[in-house]
Amino acid sequence: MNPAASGPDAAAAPAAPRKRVLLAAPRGYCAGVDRAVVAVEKALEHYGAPVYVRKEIVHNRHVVDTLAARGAVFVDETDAVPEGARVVFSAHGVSPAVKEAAAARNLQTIDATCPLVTKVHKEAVRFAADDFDILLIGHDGHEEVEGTQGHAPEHIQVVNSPADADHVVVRDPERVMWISQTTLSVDETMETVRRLRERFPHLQDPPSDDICYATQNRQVAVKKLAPSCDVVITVGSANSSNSVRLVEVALDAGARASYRVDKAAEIDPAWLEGATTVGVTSGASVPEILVSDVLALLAEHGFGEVEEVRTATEDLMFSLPRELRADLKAAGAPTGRPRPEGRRSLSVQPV
Ligand code: 10G
Ligand code: SF4
Repeated sequence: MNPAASGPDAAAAPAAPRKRVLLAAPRGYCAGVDRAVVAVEKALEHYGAPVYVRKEIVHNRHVVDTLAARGAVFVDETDAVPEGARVVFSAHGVSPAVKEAAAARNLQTIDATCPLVTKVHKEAVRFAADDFDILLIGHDGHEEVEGTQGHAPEHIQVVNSPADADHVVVRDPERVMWISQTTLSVDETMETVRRLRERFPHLQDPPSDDICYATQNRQVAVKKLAPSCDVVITVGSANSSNSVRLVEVALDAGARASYRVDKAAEIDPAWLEGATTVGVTSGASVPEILVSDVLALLAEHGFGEVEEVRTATEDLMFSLPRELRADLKAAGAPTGRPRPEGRRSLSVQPV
């Protein structure tokens, strides 16, 4: 027996602080990402490599590297795809001009645009036909914003931030509506809308929420755990809009510190010094394997206790892109797959 453990001093020794992880749920893959990634996987299986993909299929380094290792070739524009070859359009969506350029090169296209982005495209087309000025709240240069703007370029102007709202000029303040990128901060977007409406009281809302269910759910979950956290770690790539928003939302909601990492190896042990509660979440384009790696690393630093903080359950699933489904069906190949919640990692091994 250790005498120090049984003497009077043992009773007086302070208990070690309880270290724990609060794990956000929902997190990770959304229905649109699952559909797009599976579309590239199935295209590779069915047609064989190479399968060209315009832009990153989703904004995640690990996903892109893994698919590239299997034969996907990522290009910036369709003019880099050989005449007549097959190309997949990313989940973020494309403008009609991109589809026209692909048709001009006789490319065989698989459109993996998320149906919830297509819904925003349709809103833009409809309100442009009614000659509205459309204020697209979103980030200039982001592929989704380029794709949406390209559906009605004469009618759409991009509003990047609440401050931007003060500089918008419209033709007729009575015929103005707003739409948005699907992956924005809900709170910041509502602030932009508030400022726009101060200037344009007749501003019309989109027919339904443009910020999608997955973006909203991930923000609600991180908001719930953030006030209890010394540090929140969001797994996601730097160009992933929704992942970067989670970092900001965690900080706004009361986390004492908030960081983004692509993978566990990027965690700086100094972030954990003196911390007792670490929050973990991941963006909509992030396979669960990357979160598991983060949890394993945190366990090595004493954060082995993991408590899930769930604020919603998701079971939405989209069928594969029409063109791919038709080819799979004609070949007698399966077109189904497990639900995203049960399929949070790529079916291929990490590279
Ligand atoms: O958050 P963004 O839009 O940058 O994309 P992501 O690939 O990181 O996550 C999935 C979201 C989309 C495909 C945009 S609808
Ligand atoms: Fe679709 Fe939303 Fe996922 Fe974008 S974030 S792919 S809109 S479900």
